[in-house]
Amino acid sequence: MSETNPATAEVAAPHRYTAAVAAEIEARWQDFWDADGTYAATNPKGDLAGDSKLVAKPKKYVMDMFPYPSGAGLHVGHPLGYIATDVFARFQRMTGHNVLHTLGFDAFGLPAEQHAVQTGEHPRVTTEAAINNMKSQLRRLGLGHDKRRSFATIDPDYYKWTQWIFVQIFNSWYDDEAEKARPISELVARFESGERAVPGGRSWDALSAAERADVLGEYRLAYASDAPVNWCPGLGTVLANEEVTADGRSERGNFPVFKAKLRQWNMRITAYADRLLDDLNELDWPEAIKLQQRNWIGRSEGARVDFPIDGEAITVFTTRQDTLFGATYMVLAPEHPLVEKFTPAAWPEGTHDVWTGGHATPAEAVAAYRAQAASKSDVERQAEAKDKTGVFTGAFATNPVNGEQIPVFIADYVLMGYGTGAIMAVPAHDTRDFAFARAFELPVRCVVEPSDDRGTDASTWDDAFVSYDAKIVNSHGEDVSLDGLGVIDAKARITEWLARKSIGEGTVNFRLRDWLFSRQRYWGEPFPIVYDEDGIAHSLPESMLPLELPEVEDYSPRTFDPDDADTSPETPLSRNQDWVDVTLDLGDGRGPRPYRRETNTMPNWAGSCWYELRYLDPHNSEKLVDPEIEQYWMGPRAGQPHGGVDLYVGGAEHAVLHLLYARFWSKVLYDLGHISSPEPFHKLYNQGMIQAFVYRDSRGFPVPATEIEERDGAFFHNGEQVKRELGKMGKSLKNAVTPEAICEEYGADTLRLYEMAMGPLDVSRPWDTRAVVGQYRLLQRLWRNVVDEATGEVTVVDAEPDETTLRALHKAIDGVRQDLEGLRFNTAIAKVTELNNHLTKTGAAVARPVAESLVLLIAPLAPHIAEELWRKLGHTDSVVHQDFPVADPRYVVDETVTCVVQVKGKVKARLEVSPAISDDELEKVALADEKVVAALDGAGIRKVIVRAPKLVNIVPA
Ligand code: ANZ
Repeated sequence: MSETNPATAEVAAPHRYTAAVAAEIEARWQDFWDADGTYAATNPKGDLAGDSKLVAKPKKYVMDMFPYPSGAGLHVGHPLGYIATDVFARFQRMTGHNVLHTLGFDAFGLPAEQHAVQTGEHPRVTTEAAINNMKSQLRRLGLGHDKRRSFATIDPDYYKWTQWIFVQIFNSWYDDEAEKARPISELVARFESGERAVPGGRSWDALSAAERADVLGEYRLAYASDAPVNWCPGLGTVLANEEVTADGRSERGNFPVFKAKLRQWNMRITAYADRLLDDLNELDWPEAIKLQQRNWIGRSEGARVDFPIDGEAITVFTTRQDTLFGATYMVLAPEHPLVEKFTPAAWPEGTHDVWTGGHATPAEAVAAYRAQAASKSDVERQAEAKDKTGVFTGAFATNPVNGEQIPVFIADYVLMGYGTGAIMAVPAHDTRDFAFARAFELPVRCVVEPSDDRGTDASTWDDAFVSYDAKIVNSHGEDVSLDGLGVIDAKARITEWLARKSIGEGTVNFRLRDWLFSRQRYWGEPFPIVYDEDGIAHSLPESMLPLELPEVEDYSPRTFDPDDADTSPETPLSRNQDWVDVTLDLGDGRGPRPYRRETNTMPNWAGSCWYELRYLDPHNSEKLVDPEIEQYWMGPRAGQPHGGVDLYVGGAEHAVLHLLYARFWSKVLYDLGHISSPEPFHKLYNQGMIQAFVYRDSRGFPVPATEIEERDGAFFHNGEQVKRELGKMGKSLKNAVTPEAICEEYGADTLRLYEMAMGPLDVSRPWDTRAVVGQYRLLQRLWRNVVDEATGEVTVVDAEPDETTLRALHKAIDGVRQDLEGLRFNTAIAKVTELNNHLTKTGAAVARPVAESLVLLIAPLAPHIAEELWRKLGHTDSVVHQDFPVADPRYVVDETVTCVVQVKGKVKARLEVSPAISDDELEKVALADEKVVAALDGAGIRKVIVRAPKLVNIVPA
């Protein structure tokens, strides 16, 4: 059917599906859905309980990673995932599920705070305006959210529970024996009764309140400690490593940055390292994300080994204890606390010049090197390619396996924060140690037999030989020998020997660090913590939550003389005396007392650590979540042993932090008995990105994408040729396309279809506004198959569809069902299009059952037009809760398929056969075919290869 000029077409076809019609239909149905509560998910009890028939259905919990409400609003790239989950959720509703799908806002964060610093406008004001703007943008897309369940993390009745969870974490410890968190009161009881020894050996009764608090601080899952941070007095704030330049200054403002120790809150996520690893196995997540989490947690099995020195010992962590005989020197991190202790006053007799770095004494050398190392980030220090630097400490330690005296160096490639901050260096078999040994002229000794032809004289090698699959050599001492063993056996033997001698033990080390949980900011959740006159931290009782943010005059942190390292941060909250200094009765029997509030705020991650639970029971003011409701939506079940959300969709950039923190909080809440699901998200899916073309002028500046003219494959802006590249979409690249613009031109259903049709959901794809019209035409043809464009009358007929149409219909139903279940929305749309085109091509009025099925098939993808056509077809109830069509298997298989018969590789015949034909049957039919008989011309048959139902290949004798 040819496309006519839209202007004249509207006169000839006043009832054509146009952008104006789409706008009217869409607004009307959106109002209807809101008024009707069409997307309300029913809880088994509580204020959102409703239709018990719904709760009897299987549940489906479909969730998006919620957005930060940016002032810039959404461009068409943002809703890709939201549309996808909406299509999936709608499909699930139509296949018998009670579906929970809603969307909230992750609304604390830096952009609003920075805006407040600059303008003095309260971040809540700008954030709420941004939320309202986003809500109306999202509403225009027809997303089927249960709006009763939406909230923002800045709502006090939400962050009350964020604070409450913090209190639970603060008041618990990790019991290694039971492998779970328990209330801290149980630990106190054990200390009191003597069932568990108090560290330090004193009795619990004998300790002061402050001493008890210190002991418990070593156990609490949320604890304050002095953590090394990048302190920038000139900005008045602590900076992340990424914000500090290579020469130790702030990226912003170029002020000096000092390493300072600051009292900071931490979360003991490391206690959960093993469980966070193990439980990944049962989750339905992309393997790439699981791998990133595994690497982040970084479990290494190895050993701790003591190297005696001056009657004490330096303990190293190694994963290659099998190479102990090849250790020819040691390295401590420059910050290692033992460095001063063993550094002698003068260089030992005959110390090599390259070892001293030209310094007169070891102390001088150490001090100079430390200063140099302090200005580098861990990432820079670990860079593989970089030249190895370091300096000798003047001390020697003893290799415990052979009694050799080996020199002790400090070097920045060893990090204080990993293992024990000290290593034994085995230059023959470790790349970094090899480079260091060559630079400092240290001996290199082969103890793992090379599998190549380099030989065992390591002094001639060009690089280290690194292998786990080889034999140990040159490794025998007085009472232990590893010679001839493989790596695994050698590790086991030496570990056993070390343990027997009490100089080492097998150990597991994790790369994962505890989570630094304080920020010196205004726009975050206040900590529910106060300090008494002894400086002891107390959590607030539940009755005092939420602890709301105070109003402040100034949102910026105080700044200081940029060079004054002896300052410390003064947070926006700390300047508010009335709020900070309070007299409270915490209900602990001590009566009203003066306290000082914690003035840091929680990091941005906190609010997203448990929001999946709040959606379940969003108005509960008594409990985090009602257990029965939590169990219904999240509880473990067949195939989901750890429970969790059935589908969680978001960007792959959240592979680690958000997902790891949320998993950690779930596990603590699970251990403490507040929820039944130890994992928050059973199935995770990462959508791709919508990219966009960026056009740059001759100076490299982006020019507005909407003003580009294309001529013969070249691109022009104001007559000047510009370059086109593929990049992100956004205001700064002048290529943002808003959903409103597309909705206005074509309608939301077209936008939804276009985004879903662009390609597989997990693949990134370039936006092309000119291609959107393709989906618009699909909807116009769909409309025309049901409605007369001239009269607006429904044209479908009450007749039986013909056989070909039935086949086309049921094949589409079968395919679309599978595609929607598998999140293959692009191929689902292709199948709907094919069916629709089939109906268009026949030219006849469409039979009612076919038209109705077609409308139901497209309903999850294009819900507004589906509602409208469903209504026009005479139904009075919404299409949203109709049953999705089920294919009749009789019409799904093709009646016949074409089988190609080859003789000597050449096609000789084509047979129409049943798709279910067996190999034997097909061979018989093929050999009986007269063209085949003619081709064989009486020759015997050597071989017949049959691939039923499509191919028979005959090889004559
Ligand atoms: C001796 C050795 C011999 C090592 C050998 C490796 C190969 P992963 O697997 O990442 O845990 N190491 C230990 N602590 C370190 C620190 N604080 N800074 C830098 N490097 C450190 O790595 C463990 C290995 O990294 C350890 O095993 C240690 O070097 C080094 F042929 O010990 B190995």
